[in-house]
Amino acid sequence: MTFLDQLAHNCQQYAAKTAIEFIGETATTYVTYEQLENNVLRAMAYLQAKGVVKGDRVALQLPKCLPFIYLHLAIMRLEAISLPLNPGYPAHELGYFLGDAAAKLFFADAATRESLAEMLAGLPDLQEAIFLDTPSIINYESLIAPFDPAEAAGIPIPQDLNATCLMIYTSGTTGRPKGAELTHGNLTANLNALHEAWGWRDDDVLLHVLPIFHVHGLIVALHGALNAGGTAVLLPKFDPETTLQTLQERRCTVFMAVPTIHRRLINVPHARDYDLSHMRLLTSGSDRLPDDLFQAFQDIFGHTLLERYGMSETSMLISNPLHGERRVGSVGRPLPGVAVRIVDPETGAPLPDNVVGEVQVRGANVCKGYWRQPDKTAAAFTPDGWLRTGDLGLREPDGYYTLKGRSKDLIISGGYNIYPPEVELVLAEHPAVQASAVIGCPDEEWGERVTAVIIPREGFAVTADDIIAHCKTQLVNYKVPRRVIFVDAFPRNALGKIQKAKLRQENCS
Ligand code: MCA
Repeated sequence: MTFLDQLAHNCQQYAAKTAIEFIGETATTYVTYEQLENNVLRAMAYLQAKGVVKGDRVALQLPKCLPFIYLHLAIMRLEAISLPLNPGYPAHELGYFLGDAAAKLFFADAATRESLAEMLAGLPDLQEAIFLDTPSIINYESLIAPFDPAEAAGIPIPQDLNATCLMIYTSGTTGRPKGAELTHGNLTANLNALHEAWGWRDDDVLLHVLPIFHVHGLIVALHGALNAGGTAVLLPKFDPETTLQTLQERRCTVFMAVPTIHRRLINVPHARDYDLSHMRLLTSGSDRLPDDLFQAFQDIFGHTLLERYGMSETSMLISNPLHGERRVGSVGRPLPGVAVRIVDPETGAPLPDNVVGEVQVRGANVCKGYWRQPDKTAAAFTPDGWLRTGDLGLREPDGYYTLKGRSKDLIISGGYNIYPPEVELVLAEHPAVQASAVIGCPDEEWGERVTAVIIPREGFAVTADDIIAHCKTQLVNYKVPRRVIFVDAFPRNALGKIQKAKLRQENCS
């Protein structure tokens, strides 16, 4: 049974039960499983009338809202490909994603209509851009009102496990971002593994505070709850006090977040006074969970965070156990059906326990490759079919894995990945920048903070604010350098390559 089969089954079995509780600014909307199914079918009929067919890419650059969820599920049920995008992408970045994916339809917030008009007009494959008045979503209701769920009720649920249903763009150390193609088989395998490992139940109530355009918020959290027949309580934006209050009032059982969010929760005044005794599972991922935070969280809330490890290309790979030791600093053991090995990054030879090497992974959860990028797909996999994660780690003799940094040049801030070359390319466009190197400086709240080290061009007067303002026009907010440092030269090795480790030592204090 695929994820979409399971969901359709849940919509019958739990028809009257709340699937999604969306806590909007002015009102809370309750969507039962039966209503969810009807809304998805209605959206399918609407998309079909727009000409969406198998394999089409449909991009969703919407804030966290119910139409996003209906459209996303409808796209996948039509055998098309859902392409969720961060609503913060400016036209510059967005144009690349839509062009590369050759998206047929694009849904966005009406507030962006003018700023995107010129870029959208230059996309040859885009058939239509549809703007929704979020958060009121009134025009979405009127768009889909003429369509009858019955029109789509006969459409079979996709059964081709190898067909792509979801594309998530990830960046890399070289070149432009690439679309990781996740299939029905990938989603199903990962949800089954997590269902078993984390003991998802139909009486689970998940509090969902994450963005829904990434694997963490979309697949692991939202799909996870719906797959189990549970209830997902959605907050459109994370706020620490509202989160604790909602966990308490709604007697939530499951919560998933990134370390930055957990850190903000422990810092809420009187955090210990909230009653979270009904909770059974609180997970942490997308970035390393610092030891002090693991301990403080336990002290304050009486719950031991379950740290797990995943990536967009694979969904979840390794997890600490539901029952048993949740080892501080470790991401736990491979999930059911996921094979993990540690190899020498240079030779590819498997390494013994306790020796640091590259983490490689294989399993039904691993994406089939990158959209229209056969060379990058080939480079990402070993000849015998293991995905090179670019993360370094070791295996302990009892099977627990510990991550030990990255072989790739990557910054993680608040759970978002930032590839320095992307920021460096934007900096290079500024006339006053002769050369730049972007690094991540350690930061208690964010994990790392994006820092730009710049050699200014002679004769140009430039300030940090100028550089930041320039980046804001080209990059989504979390990639914008928080700090800009001007230097005369970079430390370089004998081959002339910038020594980023040394640059961090010199500039991160
Ligand atoms: C917001 N800002 C950030 C970040 N988030 N800057 C750097 N890094 C960030 N992560 C900017 C804001 O735009 C704002 O900029 C300023 O920082 C302060 O914003 P604030 O209101 O404090 O931030 P926020 O809106 O509360 O967001 C913080 C957050 C958010 C809730 C921690 O970043 C978040 O939801 N992170 C989760 C990311 C996630 O889901 N990652 C999963 C991908 P300005 O002052 O200029 O306006 S990884 C994944 O999916 C894999 C598979 C996995 O394993 O999970």
